[in-house]
Amino acid sequence: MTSTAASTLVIIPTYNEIENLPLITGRVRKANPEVHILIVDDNSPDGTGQKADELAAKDEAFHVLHREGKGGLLGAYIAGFEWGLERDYAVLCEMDADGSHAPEQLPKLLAEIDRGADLVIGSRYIPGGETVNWPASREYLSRLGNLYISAALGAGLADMTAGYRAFRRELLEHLDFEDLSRAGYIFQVDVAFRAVKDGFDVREVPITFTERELGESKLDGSFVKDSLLEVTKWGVAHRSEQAQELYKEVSGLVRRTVKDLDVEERAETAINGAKDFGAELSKLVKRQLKQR
Ligand SMILES: Nc1nc2c(ncn2[C@@H]2O[C@H](COP(=O)(O)OP(=O)(O)OP(=O)(O)O)[C@@H](O)[C@H]2O)c(=O)[nH]1
Ligand SMILES: [Mg+2]
Repeated sequence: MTSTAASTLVIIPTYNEIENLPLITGRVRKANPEVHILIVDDNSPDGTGQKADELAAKDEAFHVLHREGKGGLLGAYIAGFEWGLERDYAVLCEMDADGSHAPEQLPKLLAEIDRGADLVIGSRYIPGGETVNWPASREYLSRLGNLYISAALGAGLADMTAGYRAFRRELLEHLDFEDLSRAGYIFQVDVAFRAVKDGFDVREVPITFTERELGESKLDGSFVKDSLLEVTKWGVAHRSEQAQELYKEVSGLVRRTVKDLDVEERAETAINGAKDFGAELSKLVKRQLKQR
């Protein structure tokens, strides 16, 4: 166990995760006995918050923050970060409750913080990283999205949408939470991009991301398009000269992916998502370029 683990807070946002809660916190405890846990529950109708209180009553390194109602993942993380920054944690981590982020891999993230990183991202898309039990359509969209984001922003990161992360407190203190983008889950990209731009040391370590087995997803279909359009705006603003070239690359990529997926049984979502995205992106990039 590293010295970092002793001053580490793992923030786990929950909304209707009553089955997953004891499993995930048990695994965190077992694999990382020194870290503290903070559950941020948004008044889950299934009683996750009360269950968390019961677990916290037996464990002094287990904390619970109750919020009034479902306020989204970014809001839950901001509340969790603020809670942790008011105390003396040196490292604050993000982890999903549904088992997608393996607590057994947390030491890998923390080891990179020990080696000097300010932000460590558990990446699916660097060598050694993988996704398990994701439908082909979802993996295509995620990979395509990340290829696009990486090309658009030029931040040198392969998985900027990933939500398994460790932050050194100084980076969180530097960020203006109120200023972060709220479209979809795009705040994850926004945070990583700001960190890179502002000169922080951002690294990726490979992880195995496993699709949830229990409980329901809170993800809604529009997030892909919303998120990528948002990134396009930043990318165009940031790297205007390359935008035209980039648009060509991306539309080619979308066309190739759609072609590949045509034969896939579960690909309908991906095809529609990619088409929508391609069309919106095309309009947006053209508009942006015209304004210059
Ligand atoms: N507190 C809080 N937690 C949330 C909210 N929305 C999602 N979460 C939690 O955030 C984590 C990620 O949400 P998921 O529904 O798993 O979203 P996802 O991982 O993108 O989607 P899946 O692939 O279906 O798992 C889980 O631990 C959720 O319980 C929210 O509004 N408030
Ligand atoms: Mg999930």
